Amino acid sequence: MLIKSAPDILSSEITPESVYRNRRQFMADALKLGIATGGLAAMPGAALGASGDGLRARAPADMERSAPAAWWQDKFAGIDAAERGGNFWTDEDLTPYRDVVTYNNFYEFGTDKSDPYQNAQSFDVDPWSIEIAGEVDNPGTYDLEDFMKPHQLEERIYRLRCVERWSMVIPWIGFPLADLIKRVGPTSKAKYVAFETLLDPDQMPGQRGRFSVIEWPYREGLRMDEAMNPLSFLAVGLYGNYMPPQNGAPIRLVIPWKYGFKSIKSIVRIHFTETEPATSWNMLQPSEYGFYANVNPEVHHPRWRQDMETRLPRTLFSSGRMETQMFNGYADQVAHLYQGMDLARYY
Ligand SMILES: Nc1nc2c(c(=O)[nH]1)N[C@H]1C(S)=C(S)[C@@H](COP(=O)(O)O)O[C@H]1N2
Ligand SMILES: [Mo]
Repeated sequence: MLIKSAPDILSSEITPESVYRNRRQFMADALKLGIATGGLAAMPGAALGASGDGLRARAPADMERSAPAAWWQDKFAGIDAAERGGNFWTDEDLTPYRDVVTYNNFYEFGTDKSDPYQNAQSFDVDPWSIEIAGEVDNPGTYDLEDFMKPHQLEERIYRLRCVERWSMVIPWIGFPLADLIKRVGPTSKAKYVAFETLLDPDQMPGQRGRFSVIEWPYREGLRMDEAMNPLSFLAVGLYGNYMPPQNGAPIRLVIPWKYGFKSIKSIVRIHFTETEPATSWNMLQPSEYGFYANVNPEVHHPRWRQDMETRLPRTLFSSGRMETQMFNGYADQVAHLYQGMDLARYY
């Protein structure tokens, strides 16, 4: 297990998000002026300090540790740089990069918020393959490159609301889950999609503990219509760069209208089922964590009221406290999925 000292990014003045912001502004200006650019192509390099401004030396270790494979860089070169409005975008302040990558839940690497950052840096995700199984026309095991090949990457800015009452605003890179599902062709029997995280106690210290609360591997699932909703996203990066290990490298789910625990990290298996699949937190404590886990300010967790949240980071000047919105503010896009359902019962 690799133990790292406190992140030196905390003292950095040139943060990845300031580079990101400047770059976005540049992209916006370039688009207005009609200047052809390579999309966000140059951004990973810029974020890594390739411009020689000294940023590389100050960049967080997780962004420096390994250059992505060439095909991966090509993928990122194709990111759709168009400004997006509405559904897939929010104007709220982004959570600073350092908070996004140092304050995490990823129990495979420990239960403290700083554990994933501390313990996941040497997490080896190359090679990586994903199994597609169950009620599907094209089952099989795909290596990550083939898995991603047909998909155009795009950027989305989503709110992420944890059941523990903290929230963030994160710019993700990825592609719609619906596109993958259409490609693998579920049969008419497929009513749910289930996901599993890597099981690898050698790499994941949290899976070695005898007193671990979760029965590994971590599992999650969605009803098919939820999975097909345009908001459901498979993310392979954030802040314009590839996914840091502590955030679920190389590929994870992001379901912005549900509590964060539905957004399963480091996925190795996707299977299509006729019946509702077992999910990790629900297996652990069904009275606290339901299968649906929709963000709902009116339905409280036994230990956490859910009508308020803290938008991170807290600062000397702001408590970050704010009201939680129904479906985390995505009701227009998803409320119809739950028409007629008693959400206090199906929490
Ligand atoms: N495999 C796995 N996925 C996981 C978790 C986990 O412990 N293991 N934690 C979940 C929880 S509770 C939250 S809030 C989000 C946090 O994502 P982030 O660390 O990228 O903010 O990841 C979710 N996905
Ligand atoms: Mo969470």
